[in-house]
Amino acid sequence: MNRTTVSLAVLCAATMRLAAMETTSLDGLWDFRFEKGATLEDIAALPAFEANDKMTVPGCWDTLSKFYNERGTGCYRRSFALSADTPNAFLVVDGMGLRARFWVDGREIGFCNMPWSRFELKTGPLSKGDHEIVAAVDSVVSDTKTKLFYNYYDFYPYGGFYHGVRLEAQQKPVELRRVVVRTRDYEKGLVELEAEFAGDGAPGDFEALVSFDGAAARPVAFKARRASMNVPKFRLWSPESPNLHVVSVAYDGLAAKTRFGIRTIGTADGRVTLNGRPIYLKGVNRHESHGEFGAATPLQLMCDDLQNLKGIGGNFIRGSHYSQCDDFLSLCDEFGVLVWEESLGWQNTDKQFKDPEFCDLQAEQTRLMARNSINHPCVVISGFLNEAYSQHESCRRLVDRLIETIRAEDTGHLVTFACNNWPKDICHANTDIIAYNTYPCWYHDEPKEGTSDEIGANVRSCHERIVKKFRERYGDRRPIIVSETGIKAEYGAHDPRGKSQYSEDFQAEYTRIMLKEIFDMDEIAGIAIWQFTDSKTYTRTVGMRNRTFGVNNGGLYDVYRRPKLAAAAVREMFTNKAEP
Ligand code: ADA
Repeated sequence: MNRTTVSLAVLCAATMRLAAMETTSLDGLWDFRFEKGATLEDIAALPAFEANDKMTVPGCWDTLSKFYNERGTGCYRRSFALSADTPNAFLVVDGMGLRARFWVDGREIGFCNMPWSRFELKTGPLSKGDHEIVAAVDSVVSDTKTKLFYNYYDFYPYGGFYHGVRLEAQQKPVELRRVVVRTRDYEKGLVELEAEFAGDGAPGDFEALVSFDGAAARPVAFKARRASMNVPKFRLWSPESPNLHVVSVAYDGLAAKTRFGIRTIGTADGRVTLNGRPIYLKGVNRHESHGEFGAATPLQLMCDDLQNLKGIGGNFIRGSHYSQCDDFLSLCDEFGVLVWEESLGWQNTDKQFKDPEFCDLQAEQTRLMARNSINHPCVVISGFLNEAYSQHESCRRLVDRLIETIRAEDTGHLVTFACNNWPKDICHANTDIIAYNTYPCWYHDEPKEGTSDEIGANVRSCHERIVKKFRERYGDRRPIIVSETGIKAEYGAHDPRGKSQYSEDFQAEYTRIMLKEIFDMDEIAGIAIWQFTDSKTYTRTVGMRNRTFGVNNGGLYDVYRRPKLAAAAVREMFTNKAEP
């Protein structure tokens, strides 16, 4: 991508609030105490705990030497100052693990048990001056307390704050807080603005001053808090030309500014379409997981990942298997990377689908994800429940509920979930795309040995069997994409003669073979390789399973983003893939 700099100032202000809300970043150093093995319920001293350490926000304590891999509860405290009285402030947390309680000035303001989600809590009235915030973050995995995360999941649940924490204080009882921008006609640059207010009693009909891209503002009538407008000199957003616009809406002395992109994602004739034209999704699965930073990936490393993705000819990332942070989505907007975002789930079971609390948490985290991502043009697919046991009626009820939850937010996203249960799947009836995970010649019963041609034939027959099954089952022409496939290799393990399993050489050879066979299948409309980079998973403090050094080494790169031979193989195949 021919971009010399990424405007970080613009990134950090992706949805910037002018004047109206006093925004205070709470990132930085907090007083800290780690209670090893303790859950939230075990610590009676909260919020008056005695700190004996320091910890950064963002930051995962279990990536630091002192608390490496430790599970327990991290107790955090810091002060902050407000420049004026406020009727209410929002504490906005962009991802944490796994459950957390929060207090302001000793008064509890709320609790969250949705790890990786971006959520907010209301503080109620606060006076001008200094205040104290306490947070207790519990990373103990529990079948009864962490119902969105179980210790059999094949990824590591970091403890701490994964991304930013900030306070947004209202200056008035009712405030214009956010403007949601929906593309209504990409050929005409027609968008619909929806004004969202903080506080009760906001007007439905009002006149506001609207300005696009810094041009002169003009009065616009909002009806039921919505107004449709043509963006002057509009330019569409796409991977090749990730054009972005900014809209500023001023009302009653308050203003909200939103960066957005004009694009429409759809399906036609078994293909995914972007702005009316078929596009082949060439991508990877990406965990928010780095060898040094865990889930608290700094912006520059997110930038590194996207430059690497563009460098191998990719245009698509599946954010496996949880909500993505705002900074990462802003970067994807800037770089022109299409994103499949999904809420947290992994091989969930009939028993879990029959648990109302599990289902309610699934619906709430999915709703939050859809609402948080709506102004990011990069997000084109919203998903959930990775590899759910989708033969169960209980699963179908939850899948249909989550589909409706996303569609109710009118995001314009395509909706799907990654299925590895195609022989018995009953849950893909109402999705927009049929997506499946499969690992021929690795996990399944095809022979793993053989010549390149024999492996290619086995890979091909596996995908043809699955596609045939879905077409027979659902009998329609929705796009079908491979949401996970690939094999594993240990970084630095070279075996150019034998090309044995787990060698970089075999992974590179297999990757070429699998991409060739998949690209040759006209029925398949896209692919997300498993996976972009190696990612931390099982440990002695979560649960030991078959992962060398506790790492899922299916990456094209290792946990430090050092490329394996397969990265070059993907670059060769992706860059030579003809567009549909
Ligand atoms: C599954 C799962 C991934 C990962 C992968 C693997 O498809 O969805 O999260 O566990 O298998 O590496 O085995």
